[in-house]
Amino acid sequence: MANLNILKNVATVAAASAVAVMATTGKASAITIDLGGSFSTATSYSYTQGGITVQATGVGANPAETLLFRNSNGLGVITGNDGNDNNQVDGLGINETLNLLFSPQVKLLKAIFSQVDADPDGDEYSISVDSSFLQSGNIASIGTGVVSVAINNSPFGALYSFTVTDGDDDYFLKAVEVQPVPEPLTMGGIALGATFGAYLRKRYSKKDEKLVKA
Ligand SMILES: [Ca+2]
Ligand SMILES: [Ca+2]
Ligand SMILES: [Ca+2]
Ligand SMILES: [Ca+2]
Repeated sequence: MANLNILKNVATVAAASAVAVMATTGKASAITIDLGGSFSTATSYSYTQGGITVQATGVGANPAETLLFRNSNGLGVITGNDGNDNNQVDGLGINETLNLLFSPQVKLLKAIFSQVDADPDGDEYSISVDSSFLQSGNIASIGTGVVSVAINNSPFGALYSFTVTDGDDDYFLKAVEVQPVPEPLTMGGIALGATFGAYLRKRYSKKDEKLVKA
């Protein structure tokens, strides 16, 4: 009887924690990934936060000379020594793109840009996800140069590409706020756990009845 009660409690706790995990997964809390770091250049940078890994790479007119630039402002792209290029993601006829490859897939909630110009110039950004256009706009800084942009209706995707619209645009990508995709395996495991918990409770409550009757 004592053993049965312990098993019953274990089953109840298992079922309760499965429900708790499911509730947490349903909310899928947002994760902010700061792309800034020590002053350096590299062909790629990797970040890991909250179970998400991001690999950043740059695209420029001359792939052999394209590098990422990183400092406390975030990430920029250096395409080559053509006299017009700076450390930021910029246009100026060279159409640089900063790629962020996420694993697992994420929904992009916010993009935080820095070194954004003030009005009336401002800077234009354009974002695509898995090669499909997502959102573009004109941003202008009020003071600090940092502008946070809310992304509307982002799907879950792996590859987010940040570029500019024309020659007077340039920015660093300072951070991104993302929501991870719920893991299908985890969801399956939770469903199985909940079902098994319910089965155990049923089974042991029946046995208890029998034992009480006997
Ligand atoms: Ca540049
Ligand atoms: Ca500008
Ligand atoms: Ca522009
Ligand atoms: Ca700028």
